[in-house]
Amino acid sequence: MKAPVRVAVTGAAGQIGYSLLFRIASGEMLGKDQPVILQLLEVAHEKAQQALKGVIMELDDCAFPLLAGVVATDDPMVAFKDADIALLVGARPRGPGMERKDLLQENAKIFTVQGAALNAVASRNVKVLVVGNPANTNAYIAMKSAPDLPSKNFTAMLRLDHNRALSQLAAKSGKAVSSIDKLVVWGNHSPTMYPDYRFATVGGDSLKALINDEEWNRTTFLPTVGKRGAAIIEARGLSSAASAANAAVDHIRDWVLGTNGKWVTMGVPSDGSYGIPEGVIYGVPVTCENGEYTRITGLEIDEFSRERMNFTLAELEEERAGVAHLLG
Ligand code: NAX
Repeated sequence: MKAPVRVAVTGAAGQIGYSLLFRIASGEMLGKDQPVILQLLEVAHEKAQQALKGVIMELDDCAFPLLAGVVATDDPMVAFKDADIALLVGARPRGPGMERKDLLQENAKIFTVQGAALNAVASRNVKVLVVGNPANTNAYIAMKSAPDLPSKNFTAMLRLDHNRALSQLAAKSGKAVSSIDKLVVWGNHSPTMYPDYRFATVGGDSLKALINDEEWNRTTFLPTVGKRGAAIIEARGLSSAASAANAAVDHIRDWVLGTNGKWVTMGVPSDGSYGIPEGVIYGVPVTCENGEYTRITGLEIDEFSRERMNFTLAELEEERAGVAHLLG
């Protein structure tokens, strides 16, 4: 039996947490032979801690053979102790009358504290995925607050956007989701993201040539993927949860276990390529092998794409400037 992997999850009593924890504990994220210890963080509020207790009772009732332990806490120093993987899901939602600027500030406070705690107590190889919004900037703040950890270990979730785009493309082309490769979602996890299927293939052939409908790309595909989160809220009355948890499982599974050469999108600190300033957490195409991701380099960026990539970058730069004073 392998030694257990410590997986920290924040916001564990929330909607996404409720879809996520059971899949991690059943082995869907790290493999059916990999025991896990869940280290769950929730705010100190009594209601949240009570709800977390209930979730843990349900985890117990599943009698998952791979679940080697559960820790529940309101202290990031406990939740992140020796963590191999940290899923930062909990974040401050936008309240009534709250401006985007205020939301950024509130979350900056959370992610500076959590970044510092990861820096102090997590495994030196901890793989961090930030799901809580604004995900890219929160990941940036956590990374900047953890100077002793490798920056490449801080990532933001663009995978839900990637999966949403994949599914739209499969429906449009009549091809199986699994047959489509080389899709990219550039930029910020926000409606400004740029899903780009110019390089996509289906069974080795160009998907763009197969679809051959630029009008559909601009007037249907891009807005549908960009506004999918809002469409789910309108239909369900609640934001995406099961699909977000599924994307988090996909992101970590691929990072740890590899993609076999297949491209996936991860929000990672830029190395300066594609004209994206170094350090900005930006969605790019990667492949994963042996627990490391490698950027796909050298893709040609045409004029329309450059415009879209700069647009989403400008939003990220604005967010970054908005929290700069908190990062020293
Ligand atoms: P919920 O409000 O249901 O749950 C969030 C939980 O986090 C709550 O239980 C809350 O008490 C807890 N929390 C808040 N601050 C915390 C802190 N400092 N430490 C520990 N726990 C804390 O939200 P849910 O629907 O689960 O969504 C969670 C986050 O994911 C939100 O920020 C949401 O915007 C974001 N999303 C990101 C997506 C992405 O693709 N990157 C997609 C889905 C989702 O919208």
